[in-house]
Amino acid sequence: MRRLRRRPLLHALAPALALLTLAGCQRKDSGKFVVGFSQMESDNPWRIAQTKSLRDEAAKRGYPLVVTDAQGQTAKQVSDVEDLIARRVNLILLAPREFEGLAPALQSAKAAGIPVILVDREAQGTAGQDYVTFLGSNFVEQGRRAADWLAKATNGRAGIVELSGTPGASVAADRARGFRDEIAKHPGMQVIASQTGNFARATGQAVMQNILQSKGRAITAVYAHNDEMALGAIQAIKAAGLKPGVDILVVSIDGERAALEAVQRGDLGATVESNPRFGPLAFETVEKVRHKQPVPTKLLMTDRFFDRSNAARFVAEAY
Ligand code: GZL
Repeated sequence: MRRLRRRPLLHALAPALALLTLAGCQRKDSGKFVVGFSQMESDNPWRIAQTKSLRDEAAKRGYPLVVTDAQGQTAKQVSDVEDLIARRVNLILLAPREFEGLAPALQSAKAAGIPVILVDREAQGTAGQDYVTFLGSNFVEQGRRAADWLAKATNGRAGIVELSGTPGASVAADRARGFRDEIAKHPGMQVIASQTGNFARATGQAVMQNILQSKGRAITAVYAHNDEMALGAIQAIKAAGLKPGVDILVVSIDGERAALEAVQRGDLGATVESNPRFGPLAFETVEKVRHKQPVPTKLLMTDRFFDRSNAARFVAEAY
């Protein structure tokens, strides 16, 4: 009988290979803490930067991350969360497109016993009961800072067009409130038109074009709730034969790269940062929730301020 040729190396490695496989199985079966992230849309640099930051941090810490994209539809985002619940993820990070619209998703997750961390916007519910905590910026303060810059730049006299964010989003309501609270200190500053541009560049441009036709030279300033709409408004101002930064001052929020470049050109006056890089803070918080450690009901991001004095210094690191 032909002697079976022994494979000394394979036989020597067999126990180690078995252990690795078993460990792999055990780790997969017992240890993996799967995180779901319900993103509302992915059509602007801010959203893309936010998702990238969460993916990078998940990978760095070895967490499987299941990402859903609601493509700008609140109803789809609710069903996306239901899908994550059906997949029995261990925790859900939720960037709720609308404050009231995402309340049903919070209730479903609560019923399923899956903790939710709100990132970047708020949803109707009670922190510590319907969701663990909110991670985001102080949007009221962002609006106030934008108004403060505009008041100084116009010596407290301006006919202002406001391009507001998504209707029903907590961030839009807060940015509107903070701006108005601050300009109320300056009787010469009035919002002469306000309309949503839904945080989108093309919509911001179209809305600004229409308002220019109706309000004309009464407009001396634009306050946009985000850079994308501000960049659209700048296009409309130029198309009307006017000079942004001279005929009409523009101020916005976010701090994306294209905005810092517009600041350097003089088209955009200033942008208040709304930091989208949630990854580190989000996963520090995930770890605490996972290990049942106490978590505050609100954790604020740090936001900088960009104008002609510092845009060049930060443009390279911007998203
Ligand atoms: C802010 C975030 C806003 C950004 C916009 O946390 O909700 O949504 O300012 C984005 O650019 O669309």
